[in-house]
Amino acid sequence: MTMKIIDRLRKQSLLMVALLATITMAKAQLSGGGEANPDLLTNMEVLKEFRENRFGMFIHWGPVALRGEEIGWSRSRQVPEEDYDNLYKEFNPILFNAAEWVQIAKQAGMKYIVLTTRHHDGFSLWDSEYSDYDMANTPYGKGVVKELADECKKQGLDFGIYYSILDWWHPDYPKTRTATYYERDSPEKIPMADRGNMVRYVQYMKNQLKELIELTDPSMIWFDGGWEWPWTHELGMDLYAYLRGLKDDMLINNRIDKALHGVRIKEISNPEDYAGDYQTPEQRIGEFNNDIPWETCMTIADQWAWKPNDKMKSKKECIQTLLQTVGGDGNLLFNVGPMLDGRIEQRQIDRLKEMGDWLKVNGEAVYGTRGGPYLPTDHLVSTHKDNKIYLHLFKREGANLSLPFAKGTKINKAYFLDGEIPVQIEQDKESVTISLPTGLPDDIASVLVLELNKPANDINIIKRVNY
Ligand code: JFZ
Repeated sequence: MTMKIIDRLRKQSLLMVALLATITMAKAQLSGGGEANPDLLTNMEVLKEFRENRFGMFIHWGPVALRGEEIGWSRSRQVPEEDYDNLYKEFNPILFNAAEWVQIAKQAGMKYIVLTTRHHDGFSLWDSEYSDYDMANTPYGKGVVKELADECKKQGLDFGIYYSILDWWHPDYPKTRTATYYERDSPEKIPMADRGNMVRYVQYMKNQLKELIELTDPSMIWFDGGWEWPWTHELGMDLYAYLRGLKDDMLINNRIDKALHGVRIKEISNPEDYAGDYQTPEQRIGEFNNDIPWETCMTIADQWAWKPNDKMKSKKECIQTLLQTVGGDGNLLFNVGPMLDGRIEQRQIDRLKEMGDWLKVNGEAVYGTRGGPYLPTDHLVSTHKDNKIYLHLFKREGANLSLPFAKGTKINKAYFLDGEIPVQIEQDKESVTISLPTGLPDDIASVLVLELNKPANDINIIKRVNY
């Protein structure tokens, strides 16, 4: 075969690789701005860091902590409207300490924090120029949002702002939910006087969001509450473009648009038409998806806001929920509700530290990894990075663990991450059998590392889950 032909073949294969790369890049280049902003794509640098972070703290907090009821939803239900809307006059969290909150997140192994700056009850947790229903008008007399954002920067965590699109308190937002009405889901059911003024309300949101971006320089904005009729697909895409115009290196979640709350990602036929950079399954672990970025949000207890003696998840449930999520190639945003005095409950701090202790030993198998190649099951999840596959074993199903394995890929070494304890393996053409010790090193999750003779992400996701 003449040098000329070899040379041509080499050029062709390089071309193929380049072509493949651009296709995958294009495929991974997420819509971001939706069908109204086809050229406004997700900022992939910020997305890369977001995905590498994998684990964050969600904080739901406000004057409602004085009643221990649910933030937003308890208004004009468990807490009469009049009472709820005046709680801020008693709200004085003198023990609020931003450095402590960030330290608690760090020792839990969390890499970012998202705070409810304004929830469905319309109260602003900072000193807002555009609202008097804010922290400046509480006995505490000052905001807490900038304080927390600055502390995150100081301690190396990313900061995100949660902002509710709906506002059941604001005079310009249609009265969709009152003591007598429950989510009046269409305008004609609302007397003209209660229909608010959405044009003015949207401007109010834009003013506050510009204020928050300048105040906190956030890595992400976590919208919510776009499911009611006053909010539209068009308004969602317009707001996305406005915000990326203010700050480009930022992510915005899917709930800025008529995000299909509670709808499973695969049920959305054309996600690229909707504005948003990542999906947000709620109170459940999202399905495996290594194409569309996603982040599960979940409470460490039952309620989002603080509730005395609320039922807290066990150490095992907390750690395995995190691993099931990263094994599905998603992020976990784990929620705490601080108390009315500004402190986070000690039992929640202790539980989070237990997660951090596990991550101190096994963090290599979580941070910067991607989910797969094995789909999550109730006793095994997998992640991978560089030339390593990490098998997270929740329980020992027998003396040997047999797994289908990619042809032509050799496992050079196998060992438990904790203490690098070697394990016996037998590999044949299409499978590997791993001899498991009688007792796994960790009864919640033991990480077994398979070191390969090539990058792990060359291995296709193994659909079959009967292992
Ligand atoms: C929303 C908020 O209502 C809740 O207070 C909390 O902030 C959470 C993170 O997000 O909760 C939802 C959102 C959507 C649905 C249910 C609860 N939904 O579509 O079924």
